[in-house]
Parts: sequence; structure tokens; C-alpha cells
Amino acid sequence: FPDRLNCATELLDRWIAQGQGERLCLQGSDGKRWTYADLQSQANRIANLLRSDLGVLPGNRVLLRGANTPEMVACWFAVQKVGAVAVATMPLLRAKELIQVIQKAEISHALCDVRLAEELAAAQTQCPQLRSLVHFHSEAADGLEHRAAGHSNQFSNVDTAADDCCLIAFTSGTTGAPKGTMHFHRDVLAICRCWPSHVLKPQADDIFIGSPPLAFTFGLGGLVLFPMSVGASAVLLEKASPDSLLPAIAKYRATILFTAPTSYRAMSPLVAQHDLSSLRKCISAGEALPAATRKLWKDASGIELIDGIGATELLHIFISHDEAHAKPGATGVPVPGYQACILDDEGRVLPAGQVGKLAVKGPTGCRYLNDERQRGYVLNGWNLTGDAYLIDADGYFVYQARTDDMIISGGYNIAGPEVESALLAHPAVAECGVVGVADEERGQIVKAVVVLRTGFEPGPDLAKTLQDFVKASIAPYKYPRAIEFRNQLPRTETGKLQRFRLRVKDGE
Ligand code: 3SK
Repeated sequence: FPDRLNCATELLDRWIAQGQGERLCLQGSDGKRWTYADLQSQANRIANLLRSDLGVLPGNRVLLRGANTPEMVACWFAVQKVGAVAVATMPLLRAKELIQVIQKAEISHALCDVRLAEELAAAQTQCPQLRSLVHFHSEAADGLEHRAAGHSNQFSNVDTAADDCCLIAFTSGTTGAPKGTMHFHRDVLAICRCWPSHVLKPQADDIFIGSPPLAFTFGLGGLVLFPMSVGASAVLLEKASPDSLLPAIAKYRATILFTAPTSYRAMSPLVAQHDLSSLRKCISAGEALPAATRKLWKDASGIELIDGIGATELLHIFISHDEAHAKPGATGVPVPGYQACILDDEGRVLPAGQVGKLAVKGPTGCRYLNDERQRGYVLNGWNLTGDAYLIDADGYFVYQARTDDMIISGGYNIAGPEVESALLAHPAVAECGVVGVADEERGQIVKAVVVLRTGFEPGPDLAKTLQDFVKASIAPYKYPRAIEFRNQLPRTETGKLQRFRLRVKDGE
């Protein structure tokens, strides 16, 4: 990349400069249809407002709070255009969590969907550094829409450096205090040139759709950056549940779907009720994909899932495979541009077949914002993602567990996700999570928390049936000695299972 670049110029303005401004860019749940020229006009007006009314300077951090809407995307590009730093936050965050973000990222300005105003207003009372807050999706005279309308739709983007920070993405992981990860203008363009170019291979007439929030870089890439990098369009759904995604795919004739394994699993039995004939590519990420879920979706839809692992720290997907090279149970191979290997506890590279720590190197990488945990994440230029993997005989990377989720029981190393995959193959199991819990005799025992499909009764008989089922499909020592039935599993906002909440009984 050249030394000076602004990602808004490359992803948005370039289409208008090439005479392609009338291409469809974004559709919203409210029926909104914006071309690239519409999005540019909106972003330019907001950029003028940020600079002249709110005094936003290059490098200032601007908090964005909203559901997946075209307006949220216009705000994101406006922040890029003025050379500031976008800090998009999950819509469900409460005041307490917003305060942590505002303080950590030293947020000076915020643009917030008026429908999510309450928690941010409560946070603002405790955050003097947050100098200005403007609401969008608002009819008010001091709302963003009214104020932006008074500004020009022309804007000359700030001449940023390729390695100026342009976004800070927060990750709570499944435990612990949130960490801010900093990414540069060139990182945003690098992720568009790696996984999409080599694996997804989107076309200009593709229509992207999906569930991940834009505040999760999985969603930002899959629903904004990747479609815009090829001049395609995206459908932004404000509320994307398994129930609403299928009718939306049919309605918008979507061709590329991004969602998580749990969602593919929940949608599979409903597929036959919808016209999914437009759909050509389905991407699963955010969590390990069990082989049983891959099969369920393939049987229901006829489409082979494209699996991938990414990380907020690396911005997007770095190990994956295309549809033609799927291998059930394996995530894939390093995406061109990235290298990956498996390290032992001393940092030595392990041979194929041995389980160790996944280490990744590439054009993007972890830069935590003012966080001690940086030391644990980057070692000699390798990013240690916190996942335990092995490389199989075909060179595929096979997920085992989070490194801190390995269960050691009676001297055996047991990977929770393997037991989960075995349980998910049983027709009674809708969802499950497997963890180790302390046990005097064995050190730890395997515990499964199971959500049943409708029509199945929880109880000791079904628990025994499931235990026998697991013993019959994988090494018997891996079977869950404890089974707890629950109505739902605890998940983070990005859909990741909160395993630490499975270790205690529901309600404890
Ligand atoms: O796999 C993930 O969790 C992920 C995280 C950030 C960006 C993209 C992905 C797939």
C-alpha cells in the first residue's frame, strides 16, 4: 500500500469517481435503498458536521452506537473521512460497559441511534471526556439528519497515513475486562485483499446478508467492507435472528450469507419453508463449526459451508477453505497472506498431529490499546490467538479447544468441542456446551450443558442415553459424566459461548 491512504477513498469514493455511483450499495430493514452515491452524500454531510459543528480532529475517537443500518455505515465512513477513529460498540452494551469503552478509548464524540440513547446518556454523566453526543435516526431539530442536511454533500477526505489508526474494536472475549484492538487504514484494505479475494471470491452483483453486528469486525468485514470492495451490495438487518434471516434471504434474493454455526443449526429445520434459490455462498465463523452442523446445513440447503476462524485482534479471517476444499471437522488452511503454525508451551513449532497453541502472522495483527495483555498475545511477531489446534496429515488446521478450555480428566486431555460435536449428532440435542468441572477423584470431569429440541423431555433417562451415545461415537473416556439441561446457553453478544458460565449450575 502507498504511505498515504484513507480507506473511505478506496472503498467508497472510488466507485463514484469511476462513474459507478448509481450501483446499489445498501438496503435497510426499513425499505431504504442507497446507491454508492447516496452513501457518499450522507457520509460527506456527516463528515462536514463532525468537522465544523462538533470540532472533530484527526485522531479523535468517535463512539458509534447503533444496530446494523445504512445510517450506521454512513457514520462509520464519515469518521474515516475526517481522519478520526471509529469505535463501534455492540447495541446491547449497558451504561457500565459503555463507560469502560469511553474511558479506555478516550472517546471525545459519539453518534448514537436515538433508540439506543438511554444507556449512553447514563454513561455520559460519568464521562466528562465525552464532549458531544448527536443522535441519528432522529426527527429532532438537533438530530444528526437535520443537522447534516444543512451541510454540503462534498468533502475532501483527510490525507491520512496508511498506518494511522482508523478503528478500535473492542473484544470482551468470553471472560475478563474488554480489550481495545487498534487497526490502521491499510489493515482495512488488507483484509479485503486476503480472505475475500482468495476464498470467498465475491462478484459485483452479489447481495450480502447476515447476522453479525457491525461492531463485531466479522460483521463489519462481511456486510460492509467486503461487498464494497467489489462494488456489490449488502442487506443490513436490524434484528437478525434465525427466524428472520431465512425470509430475508428470500425477500432480498441474497446470494452470500454470513452467520454463526448456532444460527445455521437453528435454521436448518426451517430451510424447506423458504425460497433460498438465490443463495450461493454461506460463511460460518465466530465459533468452531461442528461437523454435525456442517452436515445439517448441507442436507437442508444443498450448500457446503465455508468455515473460517478470525479474531478481533487480527481484524478478520486468517484460516479458512473454499467450498470445494471443505473438510468436515477442520477449519481449513492459512489464508494467502497469512502464515500459521502450532507452538508448544516453550514456543517451539510442533509437528503435524500434535496439539498446541495456534500462532498466526500476517498483514494484520494485534495491537491492544494500552493493555498489559499485549505481552501474552504477541510472541516474536506471532499472534497467539488462545486457540488449541493441530495440523492434520492433509495440512488442515483442526480446532481442539480454547487453550484454557482443555479438560484434563483422569490424566486424559479432552477437547470440549469434540464432545460437543458428538452430542450434536443426537437428534434430541439442539445446542450444547461442554466444560471441565472440578472433581476430587479425576481432577476434572467432563460436564455437558444441553438444550433439547422440542418434543424431548429432560431427565436421567435421556442423560444416560446421551452418555451412551457419546461413548459409542468417540473414545469412551471423553463422555460427559455430568449433564445439565437448560433452556438456552449463555452467549456473548457476538454469539460466542460463555463457557465459564457453564461451570456453575444455572442460577448460581
Ligand atoms: O472468528 C471470529 O471470531 C472472528 C472474529 C473477528 C473477525 C472475524 C471473525 C471470523
